[in-house]
Amino acid sequence: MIMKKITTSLLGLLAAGLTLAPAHAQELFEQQTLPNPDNVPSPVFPVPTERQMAWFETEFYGFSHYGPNTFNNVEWGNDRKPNPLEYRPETMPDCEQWVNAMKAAGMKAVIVICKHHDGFCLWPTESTDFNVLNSAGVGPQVDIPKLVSDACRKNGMKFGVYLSPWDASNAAYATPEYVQKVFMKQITELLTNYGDIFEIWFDGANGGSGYYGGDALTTRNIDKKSYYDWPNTMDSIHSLQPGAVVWGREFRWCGNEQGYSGATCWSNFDTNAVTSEKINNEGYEEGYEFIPSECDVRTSQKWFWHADEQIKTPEQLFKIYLECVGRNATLIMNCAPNTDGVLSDAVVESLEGLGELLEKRLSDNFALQATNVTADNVRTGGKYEAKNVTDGDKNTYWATNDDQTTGSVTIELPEEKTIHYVMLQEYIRLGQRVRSFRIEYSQDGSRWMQFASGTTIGYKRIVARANNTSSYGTGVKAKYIRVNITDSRACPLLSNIAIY
Ligand code: FUL
Repeated sequence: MIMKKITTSLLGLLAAGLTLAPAHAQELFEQQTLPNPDNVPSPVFPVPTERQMAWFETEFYGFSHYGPNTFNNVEWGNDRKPNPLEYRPETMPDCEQWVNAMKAAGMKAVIVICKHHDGFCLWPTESTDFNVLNSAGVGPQVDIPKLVSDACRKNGMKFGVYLSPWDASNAAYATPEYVQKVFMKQITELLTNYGDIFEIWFDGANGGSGYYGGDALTTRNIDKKSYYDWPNTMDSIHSLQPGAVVWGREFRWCGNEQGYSGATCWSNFDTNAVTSEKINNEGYEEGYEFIPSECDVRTSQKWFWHADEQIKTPEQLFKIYLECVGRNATLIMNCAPNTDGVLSDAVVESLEGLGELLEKRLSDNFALQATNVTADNVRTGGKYEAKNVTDGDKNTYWATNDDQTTGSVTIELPEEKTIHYVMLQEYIRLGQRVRSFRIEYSQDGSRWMQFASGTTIGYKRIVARANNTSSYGTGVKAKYIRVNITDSRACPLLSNIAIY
């Protein structure tokens, strides 16, 4: 009875509301619909920011762990009384050699360690005495971020900084004073004095223990989420460096240090949810934030230089490239300078070898010579033709109509080629969409064989024959390549297909 009364009065109110609504309400609503003469697809959220796009396009960059640990044969240096004299370069580090070797590998930027967990600052800072000015040898003259940023600019590379939030030697660490007076000061100095920064790396490691000005190995735990006041810290960073993406906030750690991203890899993520190695590696489709993945990996077994290091071969590094850059993640590859302030010959040779493999295997794109590119569905609006995937322009794309979440593009080459890899890119400015795809090849355009199949694409996916990233193999002979999008969150948008 009561229920009926409520329902009746609700209906009454609704009717009254409808009567009271202005007669032109419908008209107003229609006027507010934006015109879309080109039939541009609606975004599928989340979508990247401009600085995330610029970061994604950097793709592959170097990391260089150098500092007191280099001279002390350790990795963290949190177990000793802080002593700046333990940093003792005898000759000026040759940072241009680092940058050139990384460039030869195909890297487009360098991120340099400015302060690792031990708390030693590799630049003359006002934030602590534990810095180069009080070091030994030529140390007081060595401003690492300056040397590396100068070398980067000279050689057309972007530059970024690593600053460990965890500071094992600062007496104020774990109190608000450390964040406000030390950490923020260090961020400000690094983002003010060394030109444009494309990325700032904040390590998630927090051993909790350290010397802390007298209390060796005392554990001081902090709540990493609230302690660093990330929302305000992010604002400060972006006001100093609008182009700098922030570690853990605008891109995520891929969940391992072995150099692979998930074969399924969404840029969609949720920084507030509980994460796991698998979620970091794969992201997840329903995540409401655009936080793509970065894979950090070493050319040796450790982050800092050690006399007994073994350097990975160019083939091993190439496989890592395929499983990171080729799986919708960026790749940051560590190359550790030694006590002479240079990358060893072994590192330089492996980096050159990698650069040669990338040049030989992934630079001659046969699709740019395509004689015909067709699709089974082309979005109306006149701008979304299939040939956009081979025009070499990242801003044009093939799209289907809104009622299609599948579709195929066929590329015909002028002649038969031996094919090892197919590279796919989604137009991710409008969101990552594709859930699954299948690639086929043919010699005559009528008999088709499977090249490989996969799940996500994202910013970039490099697909090896049968997904075999371990061996270059003999390839397949094909005059035609067909890319079938077999499932997508909304109409698929492909900006680029390359054939190698
Ligand atoms: C880790 C650190 O603990 C390592 O020393 C290194 O800096 C690596 C990049 O991140 O979490």
